Amino acid sequence: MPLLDDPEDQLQHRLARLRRDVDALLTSLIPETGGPAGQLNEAMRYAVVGGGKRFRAMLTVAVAELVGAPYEQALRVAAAVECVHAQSLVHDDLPCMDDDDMRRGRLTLHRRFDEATAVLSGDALLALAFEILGDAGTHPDAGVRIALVVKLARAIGNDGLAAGQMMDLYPPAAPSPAHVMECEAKKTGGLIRFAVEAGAMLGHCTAEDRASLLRFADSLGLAFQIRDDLLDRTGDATAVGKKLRKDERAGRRNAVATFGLGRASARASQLARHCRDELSRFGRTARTLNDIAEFAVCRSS
Ligand code: GRG
Repeated sequence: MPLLDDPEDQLQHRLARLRRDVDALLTSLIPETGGPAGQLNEAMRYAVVGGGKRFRAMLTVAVAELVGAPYEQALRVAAAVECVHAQSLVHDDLPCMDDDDMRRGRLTLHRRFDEATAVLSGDALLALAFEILGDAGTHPDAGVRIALVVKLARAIGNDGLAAGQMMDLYPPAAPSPAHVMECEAKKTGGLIRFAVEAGAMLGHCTAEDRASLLRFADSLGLAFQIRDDLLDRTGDATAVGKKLRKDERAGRRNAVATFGLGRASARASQLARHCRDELSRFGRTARTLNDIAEFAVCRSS
């Protein structure tokens, strides 16, 4: 892949290619059929094809490139990660969770279809993610494929995404800052950590390099979620007010509610510095990852 001079252009250029490739792969894996599965497949495509920033997919591809893994393998893992991410958003939007009407600028899946379809298409996206990881096309070594499957299961289960979401939905009476940070690290950081670790598993790197990439991932996941919390507070005034009232009623707290805008923002910048520090050992080969970390804390959506 040619390196472009301007880092921002380089990242945009890579993202555009990755978006196209992820969409093409997922479209080929989710057939257009009639019958009872027709609506399921349509809903899966609605959830995962053509939307979102592809932040996690980009991470996997950038780490895979850093460790010398083939793009085609990274693309498949990236697509699996995006399936899980899409599932988590679809379920998060349900009335029993966040009860949201809009996602990615259009109706949430349960609004566009119905609740049962939203639950089932989320389930099917999760199944598809594991199918992609376990498929021989993802990596020739079955040991690597099994490790990917196990790592993903751990990242999203009762010590990962699902646990973080429970902590968020059922907070203690007065959530401590440590509780809020753990919740954010699990519900958002879990998949971001997997996206990074999976990329590293496709190629070769020393144990020290992998440990450094994982510390990078943990700081990045938290920084990304804190930026999300900041954006929740600085967007459209009506939407911000509505969300604040909803969170208050449920006793939910995020980084901004806990630390205030200024300290939350300073914490995100500090985490971005940690990211840069961890990447410094890789020199210029980590340029794309540095750009991604910068994007995580400066993004406007
Ligand atoms: C996966 C087993 C399993 C359970 C899921 C519902 C749930 C449990 C978790 C929800 C977790 C959640 C919604 C975390 C928020 C993460 C987050 C910051 C989402 C927004 O990510 P972006 O900005 O979204 O990357 P786009 O639309 O750009 O892809």
